Amino acid sequence: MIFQPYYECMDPEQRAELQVRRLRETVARMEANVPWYAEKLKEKGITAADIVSLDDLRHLPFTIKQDLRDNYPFGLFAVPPHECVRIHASSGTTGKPVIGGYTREDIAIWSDTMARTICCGGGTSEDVLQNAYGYGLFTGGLGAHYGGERLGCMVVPISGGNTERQLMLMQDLGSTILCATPSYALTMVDEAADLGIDIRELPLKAGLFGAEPWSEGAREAVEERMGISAHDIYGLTEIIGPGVSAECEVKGGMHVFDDHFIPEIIDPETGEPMPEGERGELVFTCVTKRAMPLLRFRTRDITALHHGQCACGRTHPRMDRVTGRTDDMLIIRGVNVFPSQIEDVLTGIEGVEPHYQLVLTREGRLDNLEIQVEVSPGIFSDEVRHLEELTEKIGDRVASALAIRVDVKLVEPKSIERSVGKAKRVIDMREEA
Ligand code: DLL
Repeated sequence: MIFQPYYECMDPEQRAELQVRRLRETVARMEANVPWYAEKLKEKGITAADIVSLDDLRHLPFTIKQDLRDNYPFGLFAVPPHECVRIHASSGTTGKPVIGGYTREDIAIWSDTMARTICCGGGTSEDVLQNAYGYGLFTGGLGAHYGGERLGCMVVPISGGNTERQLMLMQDLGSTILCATPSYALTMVDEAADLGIDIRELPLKAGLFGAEPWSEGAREAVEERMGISAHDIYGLTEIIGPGVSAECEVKGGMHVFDDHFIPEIIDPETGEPMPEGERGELVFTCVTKRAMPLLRFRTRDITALHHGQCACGRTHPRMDRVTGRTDDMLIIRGVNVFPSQIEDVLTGIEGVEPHYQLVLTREGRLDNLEIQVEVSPGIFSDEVRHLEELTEKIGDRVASALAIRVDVKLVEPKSIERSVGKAKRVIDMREEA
């Protein structure tokens, strides 16, 4: 089912007209209400009236995360803060968080785009949606909650954690859709195995997984072990939360709901637009948001965009899986590596579990990467020779996929800390060395 076929299957030319009109209105509101943007637009010598086609996007100023910090908390709001009915914030570990504000209309838009997301995953009003995204300042919990209610699902607002209880309710209520980070979904799989519960035999049919990078290998693992169809969903606090893009049953990329959020791909070095289909930094412009619309927000997420109609009927552009953020990229002896590339290699090797951590250290002036990865229970008790062979195999596969030599350490099943929300994959000990 397509939640809003009028917008989701719109003729792209007609949608472009809608986008330009909405963009012009948004820029006009910013000129009038956000002094910081008014100044930036003036510097660029562009006014709302100059915007006549989508090509004019490239004349607009960029916004970066630091701009949100500099204007903390309400400096980029386009409405008086008291017109907001909700605040969320992103999960930065240090310093001030990044705040997103929502008017009542923004919450309605977000509920729609999350209802679209759930429909992309095969959801209908008949579904029981177990929402294991964290509730609170994080956008995952309330985002999926409002989307589920908008669609008419029975929402189970369990939040993240307390895995045994999750599994009990999943069985008792007959949950059909699970919303969680992919790493937490894998945690649930493990715990279910310990408790002798076979999720494949339960009514669960789909998972809406996002908020962190994950690989095709992790998808296969979770689909296999839960007996479900696993869908990648994407979003970020600055833009609205989850509900920016989502994968339909075709799984040929995530449909970007670009009647609200216009995507671009730029070269992260030069800021210039990239040709269709090439990977670069994803940038979003909000054209319907009231409280905090951003112009050309640089997400730092690396992906590519594809245009053209999908077999599902939607005409939104599709974005590839996000392999990582420009600031997550590790540079190991001159080679650029994203943690998700290592996950890709690991999940393709038998006897290895999708639970791993990357430990970075510095020896002299050289960075060193050690992959700590759990082996499957049967294998850990195996002969030493087998474990050595496995270690070597992982090292070789990584070397041939990424052209770097790394240290590999096999660790006992369940020794890597399990995630409830976003997994922490990289332990960087370089500062302390
Ligand atoms: O993670 C919103 C969200 C909640 C998305 C639930 C999907 C599901 P933030 O905490 O602001 O918001 O983090 C946003 O997380 O810029 C990406 O780097 C990363 N991210 C989000 N979804 C995906 C995904 C939420 N599907 C940041 N694949 C983004 C890879 C993702 N990375």
